[in-house]
Amino acid sequence: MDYDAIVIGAGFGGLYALKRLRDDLGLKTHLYEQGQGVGGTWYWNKYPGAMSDTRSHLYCYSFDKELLQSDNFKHHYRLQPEVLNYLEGFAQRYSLDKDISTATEVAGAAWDADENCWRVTLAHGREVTARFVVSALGLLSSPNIPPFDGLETFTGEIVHTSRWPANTTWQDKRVGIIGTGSTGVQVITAIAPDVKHLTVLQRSAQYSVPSGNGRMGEDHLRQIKENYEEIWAEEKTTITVFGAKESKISAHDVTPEERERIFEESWADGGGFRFMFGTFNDLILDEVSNKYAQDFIKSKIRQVVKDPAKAEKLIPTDIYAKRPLCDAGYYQQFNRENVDVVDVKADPIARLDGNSVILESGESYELDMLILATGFDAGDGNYMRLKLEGVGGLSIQEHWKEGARSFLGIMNANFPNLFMINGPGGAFANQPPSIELYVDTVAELIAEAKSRKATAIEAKSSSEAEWFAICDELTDATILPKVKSWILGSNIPGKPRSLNFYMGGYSKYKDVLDGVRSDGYTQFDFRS
Ligand code: FAD
Ligand code: NA7
Repeated sequence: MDYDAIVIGAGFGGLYALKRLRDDLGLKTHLYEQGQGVGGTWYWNKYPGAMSDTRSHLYCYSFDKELLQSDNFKHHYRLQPEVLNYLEGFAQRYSLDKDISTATEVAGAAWDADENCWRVTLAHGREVTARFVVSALGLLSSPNIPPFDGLETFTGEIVHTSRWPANTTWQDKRVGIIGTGSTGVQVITAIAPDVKHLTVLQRSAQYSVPSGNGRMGEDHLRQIKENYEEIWAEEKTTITVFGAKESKISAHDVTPEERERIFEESWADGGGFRFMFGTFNDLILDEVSNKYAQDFIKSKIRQVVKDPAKAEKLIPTDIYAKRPLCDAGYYQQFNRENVDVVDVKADPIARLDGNSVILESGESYELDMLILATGFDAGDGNYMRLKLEGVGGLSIQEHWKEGARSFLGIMNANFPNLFMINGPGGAFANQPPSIELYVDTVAELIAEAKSRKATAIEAKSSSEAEWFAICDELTDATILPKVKSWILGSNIPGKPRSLNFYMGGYSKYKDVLDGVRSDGYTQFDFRS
């Protein structure tokens, strides 16, 4: 066998998996990454304005005390170059590079039941074998490029935000952008002052609150560093670990004046997750509470955007139940004369022709550059591109034909020794600490298999079914299914409901893992 373990993907998940398996378990481990460098999300998403919206001091690995102390982030929220720098530094710190092949795409993997190993095929044709595979292919990694008629022959520049080429310029150009999710909001805010003209082709208006980002004061940074242990310990008892003190009260528990005050305070403080989870505890559970938040944000949009016609187009018609957004002055950009918003729900995009976007009404917009901020085929997107075959040649596409599922977001029945990081049904929470939980669990499971002298470990079908019944039930107790978004895979036309998350969040998910451990891993089969 070539390796004990192969890791796929060099984002937060893959890098930590390589470190844990190689350095802590002593496994001969190699990582393959299709990009030219490490960093995953933060290697690919180099569009203007790209940033994390988890608080900087929590958007990092929590396990390494020394690294926490030497990590000198400059803003409340890390900008894309800062996260990339952090992850490149992490790879160097643990000499991970020597066991990483970049620019190497994995095309597929097949389970060899005779040898109890995976035969992994690289895109250039070579086969490598390993007892274990850890697939850290990313949650938001496979770009969604809608098949607009005329896309291939568009004569202007065209770029998807997650494939932003270096040296791309937008200054003094006529730019069009499709997409007003988290990414679109960040790009629009960043480029609006410099473009000649910006046409925002908006299908669904979204709710966004101020990010409150800014330079981090020296004292604040020192205070965080001095109290890191307490901060992480406290955060790990929360649902989201996003640095938002989660509210314990319903929006129904207070007077209208007090509700307004709480929303107002959060608006001034900033942060999308803070607004959604820090104001009241039932904004995603109760439609009336949700409506209070909708109305508050709508009133802010009307206050900020001076042109009433533009403001009305920017007012969302959906409920407030997509991933919460925040921005560095998004709505303000629409007060610029060079920025227009076009409602492409009322008048959909018919085709691209030459360097123009043509709507069904025949209205056309001539552009130098078209930005696709159209998001991702989240969760299973990268898996669906793979020729991944488990026991008896079962393909992952067949296994997931009614929607992606797994046990704990980590393992599938019929795919022994294949561990996912961020698979369907993982914790709905800040990613780096959640990723640490997945990777640590994978390391534990491998160690457990070793101690039982087992060469194969697999989640039972019943474990997968029971976990997904829980995920379904928790999701359906929220109002999230009432909107189309990547959280349930409903942003992709025709995609079956795919639950990317266990809505119990981080702390409950951690409790579940503790239970799995103390029960002696009875949800898994171990075989020699
Ligand atoms: P990724 O970082 O996506 O890495 C996956 C890697 O796998 C990629 O490099 C990809 O090239 C590689 N890969 C995939 N398929 C193959 C293959 N077949 N062969 C070889 N390599 C392959 N999360 C938060 O918690 N807070 C935030 O504030 C936040 N902000 C975000 C902002 C943006 C713009 C985006 C896109 C995402 C954000 N996220 C945020 C989510 C973010 O994706 C995670 O936080 C985290 O970076 C995921 O790490 P990962 O290792 O699981 O996946
Ligand atoms: P999102 O949140 O999925 O947003 C994608 C945007 O693109 C959204 O506004 C979509 O409108 C729009 N879109 C997608 N397809 C089309 C077509 N065919 N026509 C018009 N408009 C379209 O992706 P993001 O990249 O912004 O954010 C993803 C996550 O990455 C984010 O949550 C962070 O966690 C980081 P729609 O709303 O579907 O009408």
